[in-house]
Amino acid sequence: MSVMEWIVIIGGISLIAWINWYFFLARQPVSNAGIDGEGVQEVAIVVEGGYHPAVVSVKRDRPVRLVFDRRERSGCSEEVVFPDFGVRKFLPAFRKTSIELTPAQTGHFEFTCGMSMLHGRLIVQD
Ligand SMILES: [Cu+2]
Repeated sequence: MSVMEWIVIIGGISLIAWINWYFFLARQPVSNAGIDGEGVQEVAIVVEGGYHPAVVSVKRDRPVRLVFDRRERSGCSEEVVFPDFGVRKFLPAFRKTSIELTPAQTGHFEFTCGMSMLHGRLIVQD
């Protein structure tokens, strides 16, 4: 193979490695919920091209308040869905919208936009 072909192959492999790192590791900081005066676990999630943070860790059997702060008009993010909790909520642009739920089971629960393009995860622990 020519030097040029090697460069293309090595460049391609590096790019794939970087994409994997970026999407699966770097973009998934876990945020632990803070607890307010009433014992509600509250987390603020910025909605802008995705969910930030996308992974939220909470405790089981305690009320959770997720405050979605939507900072864009993109139609993609106008709804958020928690299929395991039967929740589907409209998020007005440039507003904060709270979703309250009390997880009764431990596990990982996905949440998505209405079209299932944006993804986040609620981790419920004991
Ligand atoms: Cu979408």
